[in-house]
Amino acid sequence: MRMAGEEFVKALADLDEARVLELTRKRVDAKEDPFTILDDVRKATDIIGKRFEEGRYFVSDLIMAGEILKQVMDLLRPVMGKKKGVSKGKVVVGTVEGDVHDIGLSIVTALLEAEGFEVVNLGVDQPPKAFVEAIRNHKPKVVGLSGLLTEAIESMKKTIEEIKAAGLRDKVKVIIGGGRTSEEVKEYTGADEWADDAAVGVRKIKELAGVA
Ligand code: B12
Repeated sequence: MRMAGEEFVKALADLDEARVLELTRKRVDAKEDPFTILDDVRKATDIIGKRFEEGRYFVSDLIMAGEILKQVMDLLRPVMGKKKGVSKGKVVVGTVEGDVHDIGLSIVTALLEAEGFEVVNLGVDQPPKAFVEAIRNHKPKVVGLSGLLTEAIESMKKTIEEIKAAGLRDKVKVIIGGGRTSEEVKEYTGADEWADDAAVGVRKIKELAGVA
């Protein structure tokens, strides 16, 4: 089974679309844990990011990676399941202003729905006021701000400041997520929690929502 994993990481890092999709289908059919596949997605995107930083990959390659990742997610989402029964509560998520990365957020959304949360996903490049309005309209227990760019940190800070200015900060817990988040960034932005991994993020959201 690990062989399939290594081959998958290599094919995704090399942007070999046909092979990646073939291997994903095989792994899904073999009932492999989607989290293991997600771990491999992470390994491959780290390699893609490194190649981009080294000038071996270009923006066109990042776009290609995005296209492939979306299709991988379309294959994984149905096997992540959905819990029936009582809702665990509402969560509003979105990618902050200036950032259009949304593949990680779609994973988080799917996992939260699988856990029984009602998720309102605002989409990408969302200004602070979009989060403020969504909190007013949907009254979520938790708000999740996603961002992968270094610049996203400022947008997260601004968003949390506007939530505070609107008098809503004590009504919701805020978690920030994405590759640039850390304990330090959490403190800087004024968030309650952070996660650079979907599984950890979902666990923390359950704790914040009081349903862990
Ligand atoms: C695919 C990709 C793109 C695609 C995105 C397509 C899409 N629809 O999302 C496109 C082509 C649009 C793109 C554009 C750009 N990108 Co880009 N991109 C990537 C790449 C290769 C993969 C990202 C990805 O989808 N990963 C897979 C998912 C599953 O992982 P994830 O996003 O990290 O999400 C996980 C966790 O972070 C967490 N999580 C994420 N959000 C949240 C939210 C919550 C609430 C929680 C709890 C958890 C959580 O859970 C997820 C699952 O485990 C990364 C490389 C990398 N190492 O991240 C670069 C990367 C993020 N991009 C980068 C750059 C520089 C850019 C561009 C500026 C390039 C350019 N010159 O135009 C533009 C910026 C556009 C913009 N304004 O946002 C840099 C950012 C560097 C930085 N420090 O700022 C990276 C790191 C590459 C690099 N190493 O240089 N990119």
